[in-house]
Amino acid sequence: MTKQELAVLNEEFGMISTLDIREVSGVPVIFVSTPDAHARIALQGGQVLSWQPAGHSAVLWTSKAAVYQTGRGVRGGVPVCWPWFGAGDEGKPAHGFVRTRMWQLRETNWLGNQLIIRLGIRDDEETRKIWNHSFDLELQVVLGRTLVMRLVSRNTGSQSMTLTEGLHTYFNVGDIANTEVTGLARTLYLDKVHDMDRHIQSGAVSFTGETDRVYLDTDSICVIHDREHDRRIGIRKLGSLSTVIWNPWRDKAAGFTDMQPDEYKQMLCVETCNAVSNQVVVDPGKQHVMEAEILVEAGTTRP
Ligand code: TA6
Repeated sequence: MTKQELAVLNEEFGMISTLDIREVSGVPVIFVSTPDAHARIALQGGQVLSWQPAGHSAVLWTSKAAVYQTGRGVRGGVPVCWPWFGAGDEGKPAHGFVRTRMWQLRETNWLGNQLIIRLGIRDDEETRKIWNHSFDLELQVVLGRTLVMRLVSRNTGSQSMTLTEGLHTYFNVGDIANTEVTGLARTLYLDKVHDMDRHIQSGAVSFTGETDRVYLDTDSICVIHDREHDRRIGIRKLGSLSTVIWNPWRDKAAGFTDMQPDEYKQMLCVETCNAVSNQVVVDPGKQHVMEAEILVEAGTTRP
């Protein structure tokens, strides 16, 4: 992005002492500071990178070894996985193609004491070669005492589109071994670490090794009990029937060039998705909305 283009963006969308757009290693990033929270959002991938509500430590995690590079997603924050979640067909990128593409900034505005930021991406000749549909995908970020992310999939074509999707949220926890997730008890999950074996969750989810699970047919609120930080992080969702829980643990994390060896101890993904059998069909002219709201409370209670 040229300095001129950046200046035009700030002219149109900047908000004095609240919001400006800067380049980080060539990637335009929105920096937000309100009385309720600080946040950063990359235009590339429409990726929320950080959110820190007043009075709390950072809620989202980004790797200290994260790479800010055109065409490469940042390890952390909230990558948008669309129009598929997980491995793509032969030669297609994992988690879809929108997380490495440039999105357009559409709106920055106050709605009462909440700051609304809208970003969007539409199909083009390149995307239609990968996935032959006309679409408008929009992320609406609402920053207040909570973080709301609303992913709106609009079918602007003449054929129904079938998609899976995810807000692949990386959370900052004090120690993964002293962290649990409640809200998924008695829920069916596919264990990606063990050949997609099917299991029913018993009680809270705890972590003693690589964990990669797709919980299906669930619209439950999940709570991360982050005992080291003495806090609870709630994830409320709408329009989502799958929740993915992921921590790579030591060996898999060691294979990531954009993650330091021991960082897996401070991160946990609780992802708001429609995955595997929870796919979504959007008919021509229609839209589908998937929303996640993140909130933080001090103090942890045993689940
Ligand atoms: O959501 C969990 C997962 O699908 C894992 O299997 C792992 O692949 C992770 O996403 C990260 O994927 P990425 O392509 O961002 O390295």
